[in-house]
Amino acid sequence: MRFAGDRSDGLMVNVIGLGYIGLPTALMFATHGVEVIGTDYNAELVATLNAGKTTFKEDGLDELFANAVAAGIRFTTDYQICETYIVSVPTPYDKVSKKIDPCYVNAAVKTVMEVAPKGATIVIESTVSPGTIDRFVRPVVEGSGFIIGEDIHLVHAPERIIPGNMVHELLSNNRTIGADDPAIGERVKSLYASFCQGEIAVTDIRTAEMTKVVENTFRDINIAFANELQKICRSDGMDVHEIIRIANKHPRVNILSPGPGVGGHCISVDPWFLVGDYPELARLIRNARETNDSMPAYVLNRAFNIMRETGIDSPSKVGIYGLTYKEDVDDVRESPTLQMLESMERHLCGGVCKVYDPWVEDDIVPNQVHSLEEFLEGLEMVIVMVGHFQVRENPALFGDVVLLDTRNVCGSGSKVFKL
Ligand code: SAJ
Repeated sequence: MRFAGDRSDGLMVNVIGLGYIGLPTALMFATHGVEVIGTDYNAELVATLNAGKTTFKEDGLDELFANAVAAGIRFTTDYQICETYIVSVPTPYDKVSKKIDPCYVNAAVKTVMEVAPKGATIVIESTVSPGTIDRFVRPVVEGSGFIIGEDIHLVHAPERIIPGNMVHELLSNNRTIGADDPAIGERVKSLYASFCQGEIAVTDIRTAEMTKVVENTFRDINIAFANELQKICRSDGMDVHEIIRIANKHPRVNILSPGPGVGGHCISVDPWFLVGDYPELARLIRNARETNDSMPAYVLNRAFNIMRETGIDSPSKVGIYGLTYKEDVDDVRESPTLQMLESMERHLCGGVCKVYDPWVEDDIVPNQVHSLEEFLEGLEMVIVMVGHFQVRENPALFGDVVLLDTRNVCGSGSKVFKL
């Protein structure tokens, strides 16, 4: 359905891609006086939104959604004729070359070009590797017969919000806007300033691309450092959490927490873009990725050792708590638990352990159960892969079983083993 022409002043934003970033961004614009139409090629997702339901769980999202609907936001599978497009589609990487796979961004921009009027601005919000807009997006626009800078303006405004606190961060985070033309950058800055109370830096496109990837890479390296410390401390009987806690009292030290691995569609993906494009230079970055990717197998190995130590003789007596990539979200993409289950398949013990996550309602892995009671029945050991609020508020949640606490959320005791 095309809604263009509904408005007389033509000030409308078409948000392309209504996933984890596109949807809250569209809702935020709509609740701050901008006319928004959200477009997604997934008809089922659009139907769900049009039926008044959100498509994932996030603090404050339902209320924001209701307010945006009241403000007139609309959802459709069609691209609109308007002056500003915001593209927020996934950017996976090729698992072999480690380079970005721009297929979704390319396809979205190509379809935008079929409807965009002259003078329109295309804002890419998706995280992309430095040079992606030059290498892939510009040729798509030019191939459609448009002159960039005259007929079409290109902008990169990478998102920065953290799942679990998206609504608050959309309002308060600082942002980056990269544009060819500073005047267009300023115009897009005013658009985002309709809701964003943070500082908005205007720069060029390549700097904006690189800055975003650098932010996530910095966090990945910090976590890898924590995970490496974890392994060193385990090998020599030291308490990594106590060491990090004290080290972080230093005014210039801020080490993140070790854990069962790094998941999600951002931190576990974006650093690979740099490795793919600069294989000879991005050595530390590759190392950090490999360290973090090694953690699910490390957890499994630790679990086998604890089973031996405590006399637990069968994986069927062991349960896995947590399927999401981190606490208090329902997103399972690249989750350490899924990676560990793959590793278990290779050790021929896949599908044996019960799996439970209070945030995941759909059945996505074998032997998944949907209540804590069913989960705990017959278990002698639980591997805590995610520190959901349910455990943080009640570290005794699992009763008298042996615990492998990969997130340091279960307190201490003779049956609590840390990673
Ligand atoms: N993790 C640890 N130890 C920690 C912190 C995180 O093991 O101390 C793990 C988490 O459990 C999870 C993974 O790392 O598996 C990533 O989680 P996260 O909370 O660090 O980050 P994301 O992926 O949810 O969101 C990140 C954020 N980037 C930064 O903080 C630099 C967010 O601001 C970005 O908008 C988002 O990536 C994105 O979309 O790029």
